[in-house]
Amino acid sequence: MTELAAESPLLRVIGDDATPDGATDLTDAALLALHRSLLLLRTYDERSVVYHRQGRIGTYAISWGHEAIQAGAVHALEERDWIFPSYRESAVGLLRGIPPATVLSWWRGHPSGWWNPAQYGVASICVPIATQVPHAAGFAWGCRLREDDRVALVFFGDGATSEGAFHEGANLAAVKKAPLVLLCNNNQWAISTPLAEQSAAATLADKAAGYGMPGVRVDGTDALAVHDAVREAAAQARAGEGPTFVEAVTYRAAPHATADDPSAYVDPDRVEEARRDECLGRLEGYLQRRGLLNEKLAQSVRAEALDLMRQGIAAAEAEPPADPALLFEHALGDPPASFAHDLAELRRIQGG
Ligand SMILES: Cc1ncc(C[n+]2csc(CCOP(=O)(O)OP(=O)(O)O)c2C)c(N)n1
Ligand SMILES: [Mg+2]
Repeated sequence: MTELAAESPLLRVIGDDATPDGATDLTDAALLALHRSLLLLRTYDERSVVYHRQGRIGTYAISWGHEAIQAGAVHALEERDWIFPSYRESAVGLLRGIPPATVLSWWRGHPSGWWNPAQYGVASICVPIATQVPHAAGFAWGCRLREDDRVALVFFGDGATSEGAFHEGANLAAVKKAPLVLLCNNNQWAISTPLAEQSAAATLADKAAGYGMPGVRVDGTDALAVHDAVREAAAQARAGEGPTFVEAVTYRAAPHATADDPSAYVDPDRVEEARRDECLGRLEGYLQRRGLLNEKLAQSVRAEALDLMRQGIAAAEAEPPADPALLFEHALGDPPASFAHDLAELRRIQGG
């Protein structure tokens, strides 16, 4: 019988005032590489908010505090495995070598903001909620049919679990024993909709039982715990045992996006608590206790990340403006006459 996740405790490795640190089998080098990735994602996020305020990128979905989920998961996969992000994981491709300029161009709505998923094993960012789940399930099923031992990992939020696309993807993956890791970032908000209005289930991971797959719950601010949970889920998937639902529990400590004002609906004390317990500080505390990280090293990793972002925004801004014809060229095989008029109008605006 599948054990309900509500009956099992949240997985944790990094300790706090009340609990000692748990064990990890990651080498010192692997721990420092994980820290570098968290810091890169944090720097990307903080700079992106600034670039938005300066009018250099469009509306931006903030990922502050979610870096442990993103980096912990990517580090637990093999290079050949594929990642399916939502807008919340826009930067995850940086950990696979996608240049910051490409992702910043995506937020600028520029065609140079797209990449070939096959080059990086990172699918296109999905904005329609949960649509990436069936994409990932299909990809994973395809791998199984071709006896290719790659695994797919799909990121999605708590709100996404209410969508039909989530149900269809999760169900198909379980029935077909597709090698898929379903990684839910339960940040307890879907814009202004709280978790209690999203689902009446005791935990989101309990939904896994209904699909006949294991569900595990992990502390989403603990990069090592996320890493371990995803590595285990990926190993099972690769061994032909099918998908796992991993619920990473956290709390959204920032606005949904730059266009959102959460002061209208969020308890500021709860946000303050989440900001105090955020994931980068927790990992840095752990590494310091192990004698692996000091302020000088952290500073140099941060400076390197800042430099990458500076170069990234400069390269994104150096791109020539996109040709508006791109909007029309591949839209319809038999374009209506109005397209020519609309294109001429766009060219007139761009020229002026
Ligand atoms: C199909 C669809 N419906 C509605 C929206 C509008 N929308 C954008 S973000 C969002 C909340 C999603 O919440 P969650 O899945 O918890 O992800 P989070 O934003 O917290 O990462 C909604 C409803 C959308 N993008 N797509
Ligand atoms: Mg959410």
